[in-house]
Amino acid sequence: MGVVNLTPDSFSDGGRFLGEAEALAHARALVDEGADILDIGAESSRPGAAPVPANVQCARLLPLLDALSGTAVPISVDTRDVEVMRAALDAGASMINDIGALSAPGALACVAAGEAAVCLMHMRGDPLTMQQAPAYRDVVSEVAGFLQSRVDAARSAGIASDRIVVDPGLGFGKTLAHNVALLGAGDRLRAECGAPVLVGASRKSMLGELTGRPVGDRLAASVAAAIAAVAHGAAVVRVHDVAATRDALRVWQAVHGMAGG
Ligand code: HH2
Repeated sequence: MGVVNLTPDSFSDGGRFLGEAEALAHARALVDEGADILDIGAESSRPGAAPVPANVQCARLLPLLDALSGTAVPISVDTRDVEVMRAALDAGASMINDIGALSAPGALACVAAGEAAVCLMHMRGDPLTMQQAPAYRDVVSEVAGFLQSRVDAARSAGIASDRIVVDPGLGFGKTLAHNVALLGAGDRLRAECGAPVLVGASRKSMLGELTGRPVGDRLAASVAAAIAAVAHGAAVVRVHDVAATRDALRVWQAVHGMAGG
């Protein structure tokens, strides 16, 4: 899954793809690099970020969705706002990626009304407050339990199981130790939630903590994190650097296949 951020303030690429032409060129480049899904977002969810009004998100998203209609890969829209979900689905989005796991009033019904897929992500609190001393008794159990309850809620609302993926939400109300534990917990999350697992570690501060490198210099760490996620059961990795991640996954998969894994 290749990331397209239509934001002025995303933590790694804020402001680079705000213009319609830049965004479209970037989206097409990610498809050429081998992205299987594009994830388009118009609201940063970095720690401390404030919500972006629905009309502003729509003004950023809808022209790109229109320009991308007919693209060979499915388009996911990253939003927790029901009004934006509805507009994105009407404009042809194939997936809603919700860092709030469809917890906003009306979100379950909005997605259930169509055929689109959904990513249900775990977050502790909200982006404004989530990194204020996050604590868990057992982070993997608690995240698995939460995701399982959201999968149950989605199914009860009428969203079929084969439309649902789950995501432990690396960096969303977690310390480095929590993030590392969750990066290696894909197999368990998949088994306990009964849904494929999506993992987004690309360029995140956990990688800065592990390597000492600034956000613009985390390519190697991001690729390693993607391989680690897939090796531990992730079905989808959400990344900014599609070409490098694809190359690394091809090599890993060849060896993994030879080894009979
Ligand atoms: N991470 C970010 C945003 N959306 N969605 C899912 N499902 N999983 C993630 O890990 C995830 C996500 C943060 O990354 P980015 O979009 O690059 O930054 P920003 O939120 O600052 O726009």
